[in-house]
Amino acid sequence: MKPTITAFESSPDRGLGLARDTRIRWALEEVGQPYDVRLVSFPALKQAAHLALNPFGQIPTYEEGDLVLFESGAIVFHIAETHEGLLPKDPAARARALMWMFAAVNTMELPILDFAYGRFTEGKKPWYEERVVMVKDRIRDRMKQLAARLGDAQWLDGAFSAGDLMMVHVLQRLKPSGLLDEFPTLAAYVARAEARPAYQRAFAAQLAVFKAGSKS
Ligand code: GTB
Repeated sequence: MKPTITAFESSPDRGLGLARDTRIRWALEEVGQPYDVRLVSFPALKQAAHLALNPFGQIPTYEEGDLVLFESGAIVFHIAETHEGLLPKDPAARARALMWMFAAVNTMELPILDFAYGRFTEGKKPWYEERVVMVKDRIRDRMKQLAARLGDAQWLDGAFSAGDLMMVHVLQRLKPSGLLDEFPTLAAYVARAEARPAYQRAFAAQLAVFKAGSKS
């Protein structure tokens, strides 16, 4: 059954692909599953129809028949579990791919979001500049550790998996700040993932939404 996902009608990232619908589009492209997209405005996110899909009033959501999911990690995991191509068959390797998915959203994404949202929520506080230095250093610590583990491997654990997909999308959030480029190993890892045809299609699809919205 063809799933429907939700995405911003007008993404605040201006088509950079940083909103979390891009993860879902990318996973669907990797496994060759066609999908529909329902665009949602910011006010509509907080209205009953959308809250019935996601109680937190956010995108992305995923509908497939009677199944309704929110949380990008859970959605990518569902896609990976129900299609070939994003999770290894070997149970131990599969468990490790899942571990990397959690590492992406729990260990890496937390300080990255602290940094990304801090400018908007705390940017005018007198202590902001001092705090952001510490937040950036926490991110650098994690990047150093991740780069050391990746070494000169192409992907985190053997073949490209849902773990890499989630990790790369989390790391992309650091591109505008220049933090990603401080770690050439990780910048190359992200570039390698972005060169995948499935990523290119997902990126183009979300960019098309932004371009269409900015014309109207
Ligand atoms: N944990 C949830 C998940 O992984 O699905 C988090 C979902 C989430 O944060 N959704 C955001 C949302 O709907 C959009 S992606 N926000 C609206 C709201 O909370 O009212 C986050 C995002 C937003 C903007 C940028 N950007 O401009 O660069 C990047 C990412």
